[in-house]
Amino acid sequence: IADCMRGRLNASAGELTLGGIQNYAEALAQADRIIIVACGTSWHAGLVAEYFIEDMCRIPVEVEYASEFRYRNPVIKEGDILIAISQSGETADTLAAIELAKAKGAIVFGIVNTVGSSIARATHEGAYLHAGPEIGVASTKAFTAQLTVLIMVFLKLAKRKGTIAESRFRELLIELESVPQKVEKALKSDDQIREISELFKDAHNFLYLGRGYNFPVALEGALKLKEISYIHAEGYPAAEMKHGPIALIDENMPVVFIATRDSSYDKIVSNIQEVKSRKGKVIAIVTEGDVLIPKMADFVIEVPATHEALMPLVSVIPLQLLSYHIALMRGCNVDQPRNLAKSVTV
Ligand code: F1P
Repeated sequence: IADCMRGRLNASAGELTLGGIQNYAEALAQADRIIIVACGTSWHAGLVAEYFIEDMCRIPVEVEYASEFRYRNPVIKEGDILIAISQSGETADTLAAIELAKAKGAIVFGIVNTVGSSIARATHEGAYLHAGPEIGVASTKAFTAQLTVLIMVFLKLAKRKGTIAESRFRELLIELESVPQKVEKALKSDDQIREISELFKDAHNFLYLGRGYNFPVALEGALKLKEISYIHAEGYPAAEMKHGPIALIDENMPVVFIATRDSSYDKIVSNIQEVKSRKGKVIAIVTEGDVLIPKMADFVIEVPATHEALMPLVSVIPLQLLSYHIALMRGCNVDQPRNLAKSVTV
């Protein structure tokens, strides 16, 4: 995160620079909608971006799997803004979605890690992550870096459009600058998460639930577990639980709640109660100092407090560690999971 921010963010001076995207700042400010395309983990970063852009910039956003977008017949107008997110910069579906959008006159930005990659070359402009190479196949730090860059881009846009107050802009910038230390702190739960992993390593299914900004984090937590430990896991908006997944809950179902203190806190507390009353095993990611949820959940993992719009940067860390430890305990190769390729080029 610190590398992503270097040279781009100076919170005390209220400065934020965006590299090449700056050249299209006016087009972005005038956009009446934004389309985001990506695959896998990058798609989850896109979902967080949707919440952030609509919240801060009041521009409607659509987030699509590139693998669907490229094959259906989407409505794309001349001058539409399409943002492609990719760690590798080589994902074939994302590249095809970019070509489709360009052919219809869209302006295409790339949020890409790999300098000089096919996606970076195919887009009109973009911002590199500068996150360094991902060693493992499953994206982890790329997710964090994608969110950081997207937040910086759209915070700047919100200021330009006047959709957030100067004081809120400053508050978010200063908070953003403190996120690297908060991530460091979240990583300190490693030993505790290893102990929890020991108890759940033989589970056959996991459910991940979150609301608001933490909903895409629930999806990402479930994907990480599937990818590297081969345990079936589903991510859901916690409010959707009653529309189906609640039927799955019994004493054998671990349910991971991303339940940090935010505007939907009271609602997620009720969701935890619903799971506990059905004997589900609750592992809750909570904000440091929370006193209510520890009385209800079977296990709690604390993360430092931050603004709810920035929380995915912090709340995803314990979920990545949980997947990592469970995978190691099951004898899985966390860097080279079976059937997965780093760059999905077909
Ligand atoms: C997308 C992705 C990753 C996933 C795995 C396969 O790649 O689905 O999110 O972890 O590596 O590819 P990318 O377009 O972000 O490189």
